[in-house]
Amino acid sequence: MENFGIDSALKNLGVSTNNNGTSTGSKSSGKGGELKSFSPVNGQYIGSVSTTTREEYDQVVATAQKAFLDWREVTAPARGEIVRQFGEKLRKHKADLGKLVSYEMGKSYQEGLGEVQEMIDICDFAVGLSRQLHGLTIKSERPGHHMQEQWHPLGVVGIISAFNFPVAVWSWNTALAWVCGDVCIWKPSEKTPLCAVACQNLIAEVLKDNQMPEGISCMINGDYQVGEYMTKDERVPLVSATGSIRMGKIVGQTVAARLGKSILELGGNNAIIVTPEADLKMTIIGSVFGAVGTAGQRCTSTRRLIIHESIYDKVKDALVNAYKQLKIGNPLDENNHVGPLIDTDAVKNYTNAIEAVQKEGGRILVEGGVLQGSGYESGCYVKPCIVEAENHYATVQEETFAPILYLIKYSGDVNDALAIQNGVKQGLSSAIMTNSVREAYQFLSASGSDCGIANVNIGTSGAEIGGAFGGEKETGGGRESGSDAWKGYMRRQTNTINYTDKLPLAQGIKFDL
Ligand code: UN1
Repeated sequence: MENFGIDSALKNLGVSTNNNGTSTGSKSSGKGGELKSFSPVNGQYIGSVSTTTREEYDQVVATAQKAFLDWREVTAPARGEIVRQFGEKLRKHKADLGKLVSYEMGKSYQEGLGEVQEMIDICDFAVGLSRQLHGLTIKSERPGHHMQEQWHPLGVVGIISAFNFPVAVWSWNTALAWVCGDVCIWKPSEKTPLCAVACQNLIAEVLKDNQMPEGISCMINGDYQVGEYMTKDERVPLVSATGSIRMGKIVGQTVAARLGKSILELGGNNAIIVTPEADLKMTIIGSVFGAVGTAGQRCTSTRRLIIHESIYDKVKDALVNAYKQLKIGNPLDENNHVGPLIDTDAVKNYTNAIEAVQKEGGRILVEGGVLQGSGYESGCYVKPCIVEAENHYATVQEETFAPILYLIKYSGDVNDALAIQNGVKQGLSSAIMTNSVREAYQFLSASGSDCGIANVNIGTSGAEIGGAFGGEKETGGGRESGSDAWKGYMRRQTNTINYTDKLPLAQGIKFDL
């Protein structure tokens, strides 16, 4: 099989076949064992990282805590300068890192590049932010008093990221946390550890060039137990976790048990409502990209299409036709639209879901299946599938991280479609396709979509970094990336300053001695 330059990308990023998975504070003791990474593209072994022992973890936290004492004294714009340099590094290594993301995770090379672009964008955003960590001034009820609100860094921030965005989601968290004055410990997905090693190498160079302590950016590797070291650790005031609802419930409860803070960005069950007023061409492009892009492995992937009965057959036929054009294969080959799923467990979840939904009454419109033969040796390539279904089916209510699209018919008006859309436990992303101002604004109103992301005339996936990213209900309620998500990485302090020689009390209380 063609190599597509992956060897030189690994070399340029300093990723070898045996990597230290615990950066900062220690050289790996080798006692923790090893995590092997295989490419879903061709099933080949790429390399390994050592996993982090409890002892190594404690060293990492101590190093991070020490680095925090220096880092919080660096002015915010100077911290922004470090992030700017990291963004420059990413620009330089965009092709290499994009390729590694594609090879280790399985998304198309174009999407791998897009993911690195998101990293660059959030760095730019964070640089600007470093001069805008604004507080407030507040009018006091007492004469000669001044009130203000300011923001301080929290300390050590734990970041748990998922395989599907192995580098971008870390950067959304870490770039903001850094300019806020926090230091970070990253536990990447066990399925994509080498992408993390590459990122860690790049930031380590920047920190070294600037004589900054390495502990500003730390990495640990391993299974849920290593994650648990952080979630249970009161030295880590904030844990930001991206992944499944199952994982998020455990993380959220563990962190809450010690009254720590968490930012949770969990599963979605994203729908596009297609009304009689929709532009059909835009609907098809938006839906197909949303459903099959990243092989349906985005938390914003389109899972459900809620289509008005008057246009249902037209939309269905156009979709079935569009799916016929899809090319499935090596994601590094630009001619392909759909790459592999992350691993064979994911393939099993996909086949189980298709089986289960049929038992519940689902009707297959575009048949799925696992591909075999030349080019598909990894066993991770599946056919994007379309199923006619009803919203209440247990399978439809769940997020299956695979390219399965459910078509659901609605009658009545946009409120009937909204009831179906909101009738799931998750609340991440949503969209409406319509040229009607009335329908669009009803969808965006308080009685409209209950999701953290609600789009008009674009699909559910592919959010820009400038907006706050996250969702409601079982999606976890956290917000990352743009807008004022930075506030989640800082502690708020209210100050009252008396510049008189009197001591009046608030609420008019008298207390004379
Ligand atoms: C995710 O799938 O975890 O909106 C994040 C999008 C991307 C991010 C997805 N910008 O599709």
